[in-house]
Amino acid sequence: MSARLEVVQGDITRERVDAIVNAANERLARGGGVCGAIHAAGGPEIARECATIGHCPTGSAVATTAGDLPARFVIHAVGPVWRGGRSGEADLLAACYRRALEVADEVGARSVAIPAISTGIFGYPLEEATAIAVGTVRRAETAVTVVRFVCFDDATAAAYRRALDRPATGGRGGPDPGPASPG
Ligand code: AR6
Repeated sequence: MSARLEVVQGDITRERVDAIVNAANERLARGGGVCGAIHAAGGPEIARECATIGHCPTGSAVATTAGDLPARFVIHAVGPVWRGGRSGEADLLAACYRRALEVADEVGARSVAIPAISTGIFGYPLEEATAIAVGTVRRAETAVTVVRFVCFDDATAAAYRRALDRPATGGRGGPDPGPASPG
């Protein structure tokens, strides 16, 4: 089954969903951006669990408590740093969305809120990133019923709406699922 997709503008830390996704880094360290906001609002329990887990490779995701947040879980998903587009960024970003939904399934989350991973401090171009996010989530086989793309600013919300307006198959929408081809 595939999830219903929504776009909203606002602060992801306020979302009343089963799980919110964090745009994390490989060390699972408290950073800036949405990650800083999640740690600030959720309290120290999140950082404690992150420290116990210790590491998450780019393109993957891990779950922790959501601490004081209304959500039950934070899924820390590590998107790629943008290095110009020829370093496997598209495959890694798609993998990170796929893995975030797999982790949601593992913890039994049915509603999930996701920020625009990699498009802030990590510098991923917005139009490409939102196309990959929507294309990957649309194709995911998951028990999650609602995926809400939570956008901090107008430009991000507009990019998601354009991505959602494009047809579900063919054309843009990110790389095909499955193993990445070498080179
Ligand atoms: N709610 C929703 N979206 C937000 C919020 C919020 N409260 N705050 C920011 N955004 P970024 P990245 C948007 O930089 O590019 C951290 O230091 C923001 O406007 O948070 O994946 C991590 O620890 C942008 O659209 O994440 C990593 O080291 C989007 O969230 C690194 O930054 C993602 O921007 C990850 O960088």
